[in-house]
Amino acid sequence: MDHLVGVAKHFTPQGQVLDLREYGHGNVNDTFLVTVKGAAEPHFILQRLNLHVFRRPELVMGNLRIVSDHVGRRLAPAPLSGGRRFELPRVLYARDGRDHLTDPGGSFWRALSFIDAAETFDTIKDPGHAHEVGYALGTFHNLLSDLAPEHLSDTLPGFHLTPGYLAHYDEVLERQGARPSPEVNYGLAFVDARRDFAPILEDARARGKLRPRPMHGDPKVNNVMLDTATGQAVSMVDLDTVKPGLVHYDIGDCLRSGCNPLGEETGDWEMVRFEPELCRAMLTGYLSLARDFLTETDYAYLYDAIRLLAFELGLRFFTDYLAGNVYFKARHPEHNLVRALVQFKLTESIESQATSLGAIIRDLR
Ligand code: GN1
Ligand code: MG
Repeated sequence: MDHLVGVAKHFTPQGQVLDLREYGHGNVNDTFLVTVKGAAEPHFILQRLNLHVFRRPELVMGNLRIVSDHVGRRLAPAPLSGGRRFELPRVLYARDGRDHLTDPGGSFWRALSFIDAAETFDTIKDPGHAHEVGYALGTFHNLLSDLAPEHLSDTLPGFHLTPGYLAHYDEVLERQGARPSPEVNYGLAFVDARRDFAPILEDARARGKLRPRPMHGDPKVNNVMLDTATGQAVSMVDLDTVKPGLVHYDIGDCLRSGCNPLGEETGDWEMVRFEPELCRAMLTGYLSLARDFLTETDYAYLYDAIRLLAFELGLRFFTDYLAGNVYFKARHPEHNLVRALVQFKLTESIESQATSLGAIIRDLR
């Protein structure tokens, strides 16, 4: 703890650290909320980046700066309609003027502004909440729709490339095998039955049907902050995965996260389902801003994106379970297996509603 307070002090030129506590439920980085006395802003976020995942942290910081500068420039002359506030976390500088601190143990620390009077939830409460989450992602994409993706670095090569995750899964199976159990057998058969589906978005990109744009990379429900008084979306946080990609990854990820009322951490995996009314609400919020830049072909791949991102996250969790929990933090040895089963059940539920989800998308476009 003393060490953490020491690190936090580097990012507080004035003021005294009053409190420091773990914050959020990130699966990759370590996040803390710091309270300071005598500074202009009473709270800030302190994070230790996971260097096994983010191997070039300086590029992550670079993308963060480009995106927040761009959004700042867009919002200054033209705030959102209806007088809504919307902001992204800002990078805070250390006493030596740098945007991070490397401690003697080699950990990479950085600080971000805290979005005040706002909160996040791990699951969607109701269709109004779903609408706001979609609205936040639409706002984010809209504000970046005039930023050429080439300005952003590829901080995570292979991120969201489903064929690559499948190849990695095959390697892990080949190397380590899988200890059979009914759940593991279900997972193995589940993945096998969807091999041909895995490259759907990457094939479309290779054929020029979908084009890269700036993407958030991780727009799950608890990365959208809502104003505590009005419930309106006021920020998208967790910008480490921002890089050039397909907006379809974001749309699919946002929907797989938001339309699963039990949430991705439920132990009740057999009960998981994809809720179409939440999907309608979320897409309505999203499209109110995204209609401006989505093309005909973009719409044609929306259903596949929803199905693929649920499958892909299941595949990533399942692979990590088989590999011995080396990527996602796990609270117990079966944690990543259960997380995988949740996403597989969600994928099945999406597949069983293919026709009606297609109709919702057609309705809204
Ligand atoms: C990871 O660390 P966190 O919770 O922000 C992961 C995402 C997954 C998510 C699932 C860099 O995000 O891709 O969708 O877990 N981030 C990375 O909860 O792999
Ligand atoms: Mg994240």
